[in-house]
Amino acid sequence: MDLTLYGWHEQLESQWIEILNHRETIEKELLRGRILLDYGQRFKVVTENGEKWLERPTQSALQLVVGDWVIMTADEYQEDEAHFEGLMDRKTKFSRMASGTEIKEQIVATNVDIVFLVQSLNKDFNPRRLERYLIATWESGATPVVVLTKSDLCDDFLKHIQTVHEIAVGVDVHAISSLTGAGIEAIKPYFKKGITVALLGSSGVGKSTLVNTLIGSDILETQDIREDDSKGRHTTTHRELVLLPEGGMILDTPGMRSLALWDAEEGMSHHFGDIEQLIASCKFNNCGHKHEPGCAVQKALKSGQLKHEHWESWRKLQREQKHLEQKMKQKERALDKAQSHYHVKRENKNRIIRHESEDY
Ligand SMILES: Nc1nc2c(ncn2[C@@H]2O[C@H](COP(=O)(O)OP(=O)(O)O)[C@@H](O)[C@H]2O)c(=O)[nH]1
Ligand SMILES: [Mg+2]
Ligand SMILES: [Zn+2]
Repeated sequence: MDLTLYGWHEQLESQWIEILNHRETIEKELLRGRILLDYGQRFKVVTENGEKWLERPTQSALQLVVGDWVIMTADEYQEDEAHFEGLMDRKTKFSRMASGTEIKEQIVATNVDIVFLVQSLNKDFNPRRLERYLIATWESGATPVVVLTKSDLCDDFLKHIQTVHEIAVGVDVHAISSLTGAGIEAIKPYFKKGITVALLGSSGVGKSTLVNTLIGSDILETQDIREDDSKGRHTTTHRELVLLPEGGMILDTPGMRSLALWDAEEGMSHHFGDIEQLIASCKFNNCGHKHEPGCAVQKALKSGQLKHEHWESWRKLQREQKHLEQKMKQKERALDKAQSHYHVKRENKNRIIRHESEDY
């Protein structure tokens, strides 16, 4: 299998050579590959020698996900099995806050170049949700593209496109229909050899249908494990990276209705750069942006240069980020306390990062 089709690139090549040069033993052959499918306990990985099965590693701090490039050793007895040795550097990483009560990161996909933020034009369209996805995408390092589906079910989609342009300044926006084929040609140029496009959005917006449309056959229906939900609708149950016949890869994901942001400082700055600039030019450093004299924010709101929704959205998300920061600090303190109590050496954040990228 030619791995460059799957996005193998120069930095990975130099890292790989580095690994080969510094390994302690040459007894076992090392394999490199990209995770295509997550089956829970096992992953399907593409390598130069075909597809292999990989057991999910047991180290709890390591979250392997579809899109990751991994180093493995071949199983001595079973040709199609491989064992985890290490994780290669991630070019991009899309995260969100894991659902549940515990404050923790959930990695959704890695090494994605372009994220299609998918909403359907008939009933799913939600500008505020779109904004969260945008921020998370900027934070991930990938480029967002807004894809509005089911244009055949919406008479006034130009209005929605206009709304998106106002929120996502400078971001490409497309309205498509997998049913009529409208707009499909316009999104094909994003798919190029070695480029990974991920589809993110709520369940039922037409992500899997779009993959099938792009491939020209119902590949996901035959390869995918599908289950009926209560509405009798077929939904994707796991993430899958599919190679397109004309080049490029597409990552289909199960639906995410809500997106709670994980630490997204850079993504926030990218999306709210205009507001950060205004704040920097307020007369007082500690300006509350309410009634203070010389407040650049209030001035911009009055003149209409700054939209109220944009400002409100910044305030809300900023509060959330602050809240998350506090919770993380609390968690860290609690961890410190528990660990000093049991005299356990604290495994700090650096240790985990080192583990993810260098422990082959
Ligand atoms: N009218 C219309 N229906 C669509 C379109 N794309 C998908 N659908 C339908 O929407 C439903 C959900 O599609 P699916 O691809 O499973 O959504 P996913 O959960 O995002 O993967 C299915 O019944 C599709 O037939 C479209 O462009 N127009
Ligand atoms: Mg699906
Ligand atoms: Zn101010």
